[in-house]
Amino acid sequence: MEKQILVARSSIPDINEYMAEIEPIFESAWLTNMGVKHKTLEKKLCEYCNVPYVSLISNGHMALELIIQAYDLKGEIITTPYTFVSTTHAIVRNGLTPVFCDIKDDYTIDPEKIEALITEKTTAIMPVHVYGTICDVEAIDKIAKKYNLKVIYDAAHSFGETKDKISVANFGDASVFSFHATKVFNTVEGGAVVCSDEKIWNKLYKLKNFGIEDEVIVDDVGTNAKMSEFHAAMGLCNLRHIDEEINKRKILAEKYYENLIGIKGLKLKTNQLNVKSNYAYFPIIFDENEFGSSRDEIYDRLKENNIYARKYFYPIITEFDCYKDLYSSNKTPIAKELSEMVLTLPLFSDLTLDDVDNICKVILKNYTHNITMNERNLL
Ligand code: T4K
Repeated sequence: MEKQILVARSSIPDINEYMAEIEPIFESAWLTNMGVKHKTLEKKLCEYCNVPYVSLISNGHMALELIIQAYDLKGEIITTPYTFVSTTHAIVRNGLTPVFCDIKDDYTIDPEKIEALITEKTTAIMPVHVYGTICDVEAIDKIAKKYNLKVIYDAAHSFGETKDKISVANFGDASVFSFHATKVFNTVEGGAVVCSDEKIWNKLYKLKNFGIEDEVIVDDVGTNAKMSEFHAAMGLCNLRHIDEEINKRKILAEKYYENLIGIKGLKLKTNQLNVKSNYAYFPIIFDENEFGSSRDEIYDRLKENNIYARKYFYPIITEFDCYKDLYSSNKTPIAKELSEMVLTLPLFSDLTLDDVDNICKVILKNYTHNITMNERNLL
């Protein structure tokens, strides 16, 4: 294929819409430090997610770091090894110890395995709504209440989702979004903490601005994690189009389902009951024995065709050089196994239905048995 297709492509507004949004920034010369655009975006995100407090942060990773600091957590945090490395780094960079819990076959933390990992040092659980699959929030909540633990969701992948019509931002004590360029909703770089406690919002306000209380008082060891006015302006533009963005992704994801569902050896992400998905990622599990080709073979074949799928999330965190001597991946066998079989296919709003068909054709090229209707249409 001549056209290069990457796993993601940023959604950007019309340039004139952005120019109009940033014009007042040029007039005021107020470029950062919680200016008008920053305040407006926080307000609009509160409305969109139906939550009391949103604190905008320079990126999703710093949002994770700062919410751990804001709650003054110590000791151990139970989390998942099947995630982007940021989740774990945020815990470790705060001087805490991550304790890894295995996942279910929907990629999210297995609540049934959490209790056995709780010690007297455990202070929180940090689950991840991986690919936008919402964790078993009720079961996690029950455990957290029983042991008096905080729950901080890494909701980097799940902006715009609802469960039983409630925004995903409402679960746990706090949720962290990433608004990185590759996300369903982006501010170029950016992120946010959503919480229901005004004290925590105030603390974050200070922590992201060096711990400054006022001109002469600095009473926290904060950092610089502010979102600039230009980033917030991008967010204001993109937020106007978020429903359209999710709908375009939905149409493409449905095309993937239509082409690939029922193929022996392929396991697609399941649609969750009563969940409005944001279609952030399209992961597939390749069972080499049944499908005939391994995940790595498909990855290479797609690449030969100029299609750059990604092995999110391979390897699992406990196999990275900086963690592998401290942990054993055998303790989280499901996470390890899925990471070796998963491939995340291109999914972004500028992708076309023809692109999806072509990607599926490459995947199904050598597949010979159990040909389904959908597959027959493609060959
Ligand atoms: N928690 C979780 C669960 C996360 O997944 C992430 C981030 C975080 C926390 C931390 O949030 P942030 O601090 O990032 O806000 C990408 C993203 O950079 C990262 O945000 C994301 N997760 C992760 C899953 O994916 P890479 O290293 O794979 O990015 P890269 O540069 O290889 O880009 C991937 C593809 O995206 C490219 O092939 C093309 C496309 N792309 C990339 C860029 C930079 C664009 O279309 N536009 C762009 O500007 O990490």
